[in-house]
Amino acid sequence: MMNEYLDISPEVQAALKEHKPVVALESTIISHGMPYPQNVETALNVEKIIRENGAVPATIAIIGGRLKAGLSKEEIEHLGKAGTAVTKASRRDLPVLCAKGRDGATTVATTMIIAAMAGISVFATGGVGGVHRGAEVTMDISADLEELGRTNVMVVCAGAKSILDLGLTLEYLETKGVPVIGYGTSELPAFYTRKSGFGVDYRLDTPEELAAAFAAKMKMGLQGGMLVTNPIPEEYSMDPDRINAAIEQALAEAAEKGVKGKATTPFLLAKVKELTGGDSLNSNIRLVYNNAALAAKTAKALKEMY
Ligand code: PSU
Ligand code: MN
Repeated sequence: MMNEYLDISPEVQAALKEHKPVVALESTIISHGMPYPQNVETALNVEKIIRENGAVPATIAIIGGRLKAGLSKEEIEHLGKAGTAVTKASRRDLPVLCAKGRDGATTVATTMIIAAMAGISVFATGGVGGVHRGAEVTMDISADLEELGRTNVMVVCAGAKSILDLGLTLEYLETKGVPVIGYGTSELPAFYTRKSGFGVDYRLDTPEELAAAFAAKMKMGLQGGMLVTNPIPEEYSMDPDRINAAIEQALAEAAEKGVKGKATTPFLLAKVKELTGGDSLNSNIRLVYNNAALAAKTAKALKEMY
């Protein structure tokens, strides 16, 4: 084993050995992103969609201090049931969680780290972290962006929610040398909506084009990831005015309560969800399915190139 803390499930290990496409999945979305039992149901459906599209899923988490690439149904059920009792684990949390043998729900940053350790290069999720509004004072910038700047994993997401400062998030990614790709669009999607008013760096239209761009990056030895932003399917997208009103109210409540640090993103996400009801949960689930299918097709195209 390349890393004494890493456990790759037998199925994922076999897939990697046989050069089959593998797609990594995060677990913060399970423990902190959705309520039980929809979180478990969604996580299992996402795995199914990845299989249907010709790849092997590797859901990633920290269980009992072990870095896991590939979870059992029971482990997914455990993370979903325990919910926010499981530590949200970003890069800085790994050393203590592993040394103490604890559980952790992996963010985009940590999922990228563990995927790269395992040799997985494509990862599907919902939304990524970014530069928070007011970051010029708070310095609240998600570790996801640093990770994209240094770890060789393609992240397929539905853009970022405008709880963040999307303009500053793009500036930061530019500084870190991260290509921001729009899948079938030249506009950055904003998670619940297909548009944000901000442009992406490049528009690519097929999984093969995504794979070719990522392969070029890897072959020339450029460190860091690639961010693929895949707009939510039209039929599940939400009314921008309704979403933006909820976001403004969530930001105001966070400021009033003095929410800080790692609690900020989960607080804002939970508030927006509460204010928009079941609709936003359904949209969230649908966009994750959409990203899983694209990531699986891209992982397949990537394997066919090498
Ligand atoms: N944004 C979303 N949904 C999410 C997250 C962000 O729209 O579930 C989660 C992801 O796991 C992401 C993390 O990696 O929050 C970022 O947290 P922070 O801003 O504290 O770095
Ligand atoms: Mn933060």
